[in-house]
Amino acid sequence: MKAYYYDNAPGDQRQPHDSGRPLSPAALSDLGIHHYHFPDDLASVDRIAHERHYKNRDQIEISPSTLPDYETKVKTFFDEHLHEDEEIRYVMAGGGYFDVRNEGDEWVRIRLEKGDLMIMPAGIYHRFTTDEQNYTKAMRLFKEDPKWTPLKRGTETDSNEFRRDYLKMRDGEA
Ligand code: KMT
Ligand code: NI
Repeated sequence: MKAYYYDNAPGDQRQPHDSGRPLSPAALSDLGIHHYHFPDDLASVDRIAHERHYKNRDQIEISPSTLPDYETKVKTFFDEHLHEDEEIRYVMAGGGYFDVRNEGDEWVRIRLEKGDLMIMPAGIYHRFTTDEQNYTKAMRLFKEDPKWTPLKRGTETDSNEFRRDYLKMRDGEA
């Protein structure tokens, strides 16, 4: 795992876009993001899922040969959105990038590789992309079934109760 500010330069989303400005684990934790590294250790993934009361999971292999309409899907994952539930992503092979919005609405890029597990809070604006290798095998863990849908950022998501709750948690206001 490596976290840094996104450079906002034009060019393919799958390039690193590393501004050269790193972000500390403490800064990520202030955004409500937690990270673990569990290479070849599904038992640890199961333990975290159990402790946090996760009920569902699936596996996805994101690559041109395994995902129909790959290029369109990759662009869709990169649309800024939120989920109304905390979610876990565990990279089993390959790599990819999750971009999340910080307190100043800047993009922070989180590089994930095999063994990286990330817990993302409900209500955080984010997006995902594969890297230039075009291969990410990931486990997606969900607390519940009805809330899997990504909600694209817009005026409706800005007033979404899960978004409001997230901001209260992040900014420490009552
Ligand atoms: C998400 O929440 O944006 C995703 O699950 C993207 C694909 S999983 C690596
Ligand atoms: Ni998402």
